Amino acid sequence: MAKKGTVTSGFSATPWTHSGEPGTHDRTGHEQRGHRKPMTLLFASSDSEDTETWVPVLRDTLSDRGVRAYPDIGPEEDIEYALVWKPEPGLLARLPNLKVIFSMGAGVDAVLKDETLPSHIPLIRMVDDSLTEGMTEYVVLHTLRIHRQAEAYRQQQAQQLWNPLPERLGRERPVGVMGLGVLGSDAAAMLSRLRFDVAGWSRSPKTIEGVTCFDGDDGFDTFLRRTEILINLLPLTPATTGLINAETLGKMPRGAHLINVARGLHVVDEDLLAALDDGHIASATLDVFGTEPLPADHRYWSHPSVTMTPHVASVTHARTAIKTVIENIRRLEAGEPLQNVVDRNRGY
Ligand code: NDP
Ligand code: OXD
Repeated sequence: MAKKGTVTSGFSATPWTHSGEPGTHDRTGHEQRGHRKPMTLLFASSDSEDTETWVPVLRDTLSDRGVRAYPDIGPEEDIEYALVWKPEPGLLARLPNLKVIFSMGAGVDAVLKDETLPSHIPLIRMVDDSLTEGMTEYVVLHTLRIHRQAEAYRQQQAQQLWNPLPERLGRERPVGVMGLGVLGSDAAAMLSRLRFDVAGWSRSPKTIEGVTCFDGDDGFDTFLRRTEILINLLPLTPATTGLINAETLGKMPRGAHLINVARGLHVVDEDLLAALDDGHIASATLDVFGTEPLPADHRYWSHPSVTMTPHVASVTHARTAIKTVIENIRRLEAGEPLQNVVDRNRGY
């Protein structure tokens, strides 16, 4: 852990020193009693590894604040900020002085699914260069793996087969990115720089250099029909749940590939498995699943056309991602507009 008062993220905590006397922390980072309470941030993740990684960084960076780690939340009325990942339903509604909810992830579906979530409190999603860069790496890795037939060569090696396969140029490979937000637009632009024939699809019209952009229901069919490698980077909302199904997969050319890095519930699993069995979809690269961890008896585990990773396409790095938390706390306290606020009506 960095020395108290120094900041691993490179950001100073001093600009938002509380007007009252800040609280102090003992060596475990717990607030000491007898001081006026600092503005307190609650870190609440369902994953204990997140707590181990994030809480020391938060306590270093927000050294003039109280930082509490779920489930040890202390007096609920102290908590003004909450940084969460898949929080326990009902938790946020119990905090009477909560001002802002920060999502550790770019996707906020797990936060929004809590029916008790207070509707008047701004929800901020994670936008961070580390998340964007990690996602683009993953998308490029798997697009190239598919494009350059890495799996076929691996199988040939296992059979000691020396058999060059016909190769195509990237510019001859139509790739489609669903969702042209922070992550999708970066991945699409990078694939275009690698000279793939890239299209993208979003709700509202977009202009991205080197990317043919489609939007709305009208653009969806044309987008699907041209796409040989489909990359899903949509948020999970009522409008996008189950969008990758027999009908949409059926519109893609035979032998097309799917890379799903958004949410498992975008996919109707039975429809995808049927399309893989039939060969209409040649392969699926899946990082996200309707139930995580994926149940042991799920067919994806052993399907020869499925490549799986355990929801690691991109990971939020505490040391960089904390910037967005700090900047938004500064903005709130300075009376400035917040950044990356989720539109509750759209669901992302
Ligand atoms: P953004 O909110 O920045 O972008 C979402 C994009 O999806 C926008 O272009 C939006 O269109 C488009 N969109 C939303 N609804 C529709 C719709 N009904 N029809 C067509 N387009 C739609 O999100 P991010 O890029 O930051 O993140 C995308 C998702 O990636 C997250 O929600 C999360 O689920 C997933 N993710 C997965 C990770 C992993 O490790 N597997 C890591 C991080 C994120 P418009 O621009 O017009 O609003
Ligand atoms: C996210 C994720 O939404 O990691 O950030 O899935």
